[in-house]
Amino acid sequence: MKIVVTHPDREEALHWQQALQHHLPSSTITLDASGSAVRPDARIAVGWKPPADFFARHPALETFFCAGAGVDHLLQHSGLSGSIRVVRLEDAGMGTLMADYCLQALLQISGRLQEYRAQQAQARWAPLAPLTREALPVGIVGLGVLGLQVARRLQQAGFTVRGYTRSARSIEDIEVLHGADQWLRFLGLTQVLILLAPRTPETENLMDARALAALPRGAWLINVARGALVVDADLVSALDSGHLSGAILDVFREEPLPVDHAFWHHPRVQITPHVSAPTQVEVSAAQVAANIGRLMRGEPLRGLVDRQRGY
Ligand code: OXD
Repeated sequence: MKIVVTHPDREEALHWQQALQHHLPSSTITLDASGSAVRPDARIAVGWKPPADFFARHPALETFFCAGAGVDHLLQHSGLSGSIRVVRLEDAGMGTLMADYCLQALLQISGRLQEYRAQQAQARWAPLAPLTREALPVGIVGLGVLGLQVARRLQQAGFTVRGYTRSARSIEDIEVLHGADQWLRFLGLTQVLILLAPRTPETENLMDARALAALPRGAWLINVARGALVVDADLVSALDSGHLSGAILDVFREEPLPVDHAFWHHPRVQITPHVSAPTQVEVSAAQVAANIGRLMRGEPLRGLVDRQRGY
């Protein structure tokens, strides 16, 4: 089996190559390099953010295994033909990390650390009562593999968690609202909103001025999905007016976040550089190798993306 690995970070590409080779010893696994010769032999690609000429140089590709959970960048690639199967990672160790990130964000909010940072800047000593779990009902947009793990961890930590999904779902112990008519009601019940939905034409600009206004006064936004789900200027206005207490953002429309972006110095914004759930190469390569085995045996693939739906 001929497999090509593509990744903008050469170290990551090498790591993937070695890890895949370990699981698929009889396969030929090569590293792609932008601008290199046309390779008519690889039918499988594994990677992240392939270069613009990637698909033109690999005309025989049938399946692309994405080295991440989100496939939006891949589906937007102008070279990706409709006939190529796209497969995404499912959990592969990311759920635990995502749940850690969201729990620590919730604990910062309940512990009022943002206010203490502001006090520290003024050398001010003023104890505040912590916010109770009851005061912080959590709403998660997107209850996929990662969203559900975040929900369960927050529940274990004593938070009330509701979910919002595209279509109706029934999940034990979680109230799930769905559809356009329940959207504003869901927001109105949410004091800490966590975005965990994929980026699709439907979710782009989801959190605009109207949606932000539907959150209760003093609410928080945590975005660990994609920056494009939020209208940046509307978020800044909601924070400036005090309607929102704060935003904890791991993802941005443009990454790295441009140095002159208003988020960087906003006192109510906390930024991390897209690190909430980095791909765990060893676990992920094992998952991809198992899926390649299924592909060879003609069995259904796990994590196969519905190109129409966008995830
Ligand atoms: C992913 C990501 O989609 O890291 O996995 O953003």
